[in-house]
Amino acid sequence: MSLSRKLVEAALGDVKKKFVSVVCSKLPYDGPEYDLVQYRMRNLFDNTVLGGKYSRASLCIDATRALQPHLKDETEELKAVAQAATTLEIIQSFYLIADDIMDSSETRRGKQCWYKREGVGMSAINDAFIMDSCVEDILRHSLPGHVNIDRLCDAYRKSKQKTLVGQMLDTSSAFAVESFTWDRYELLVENKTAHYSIYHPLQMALLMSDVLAYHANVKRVAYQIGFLFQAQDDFLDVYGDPSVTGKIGTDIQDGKCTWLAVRALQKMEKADDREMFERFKTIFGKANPEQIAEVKQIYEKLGVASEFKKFEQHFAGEIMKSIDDIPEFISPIRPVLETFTKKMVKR
Ligand code: GPP
Ligand code: MG
Ligand code: MG
Ligand code: MG
Repeated sequence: MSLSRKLVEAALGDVKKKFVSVVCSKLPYDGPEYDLVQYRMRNLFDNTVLGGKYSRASLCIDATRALQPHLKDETEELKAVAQAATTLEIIQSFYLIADDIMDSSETRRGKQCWYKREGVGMSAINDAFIMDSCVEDILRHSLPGHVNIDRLCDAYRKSKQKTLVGQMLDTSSAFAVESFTWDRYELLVENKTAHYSIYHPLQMALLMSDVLAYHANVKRVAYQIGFLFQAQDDFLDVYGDPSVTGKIGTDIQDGKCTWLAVRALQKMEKADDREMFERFKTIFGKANPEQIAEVKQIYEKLGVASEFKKFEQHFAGEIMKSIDDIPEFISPIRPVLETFTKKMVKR
């Protein structure tokens, strides 16, 4: 297991305690509600934060250690960094709980989605808000008196705002097949995925390392990596094995603007195939299994899956080139991003 993953797993214990104590601090210690809420919050944390890949928190820790090589294992300073980085996993749970409701998903990480569990239902919406509301407390608790603590909190607020706009584009793009262009896709992916998944963890690493200068190159690379990440997620939604991805795809019936849909539409337009386009427009975004199968047949006919594999290889190469453009004085993050990208391509 990588060192960053070990650090995240160790930090999760402390972060969970802090999370539960922030929520329970609103209740009288000797009242009956205290135990009830404490139980519920531990359960929420165990079932929605634990068990993921922790790729965001690990990326943040790896980048921080690259920028501050003096941070040795088992020091309090590194533990603090790991705890702060672990807020990224709480943020991820906050988004996934809400996203699964909006996407009408069934499973997540191989289990029923949180909102689908008995006794949870729509109270999952409140659980998601609770997770969000604790992030700043955990950050401030993990890094007391850090020179950039206010900047770290502000970075989260801005990242969240951007992600929410991205999610709005994602949900309101649904069904409007005519609006599916590469420009729309790029914009929605930058907002809904790339910023919070890749840029924000790096931004946290830079702030925790007191690197304040703005780096357009870092953002550019982060958005490229995020683009590949979401494009893969879109591919796996249709072609992935649910026993590996832990989730059953919903993009076709949800009518989502995905890499596969945009590429398919682009190919239809190039071939000037009006008939196929009209049929696609009619069947895309319908929950009927026959129509879902027909969309998959159209993808098959157009060869979008093999096109994706070609794109993935090519774009990973482009990312590697952009990584070389990261300025010299923060060059230690280059190998971190290279390793992250290589691992992603293998997934
Ligand atoms: C991934 O979309 C994007 C998110 C999880 C961000 C959600 C943001 C909110 C503000 C709720 P997705 O639906 O493709 O992810 P998945 O395939 O994992 O369901
Ligand atoms: Mg989803
Ligand atoms: Mg979604
Ligand atoms: Mg998806």
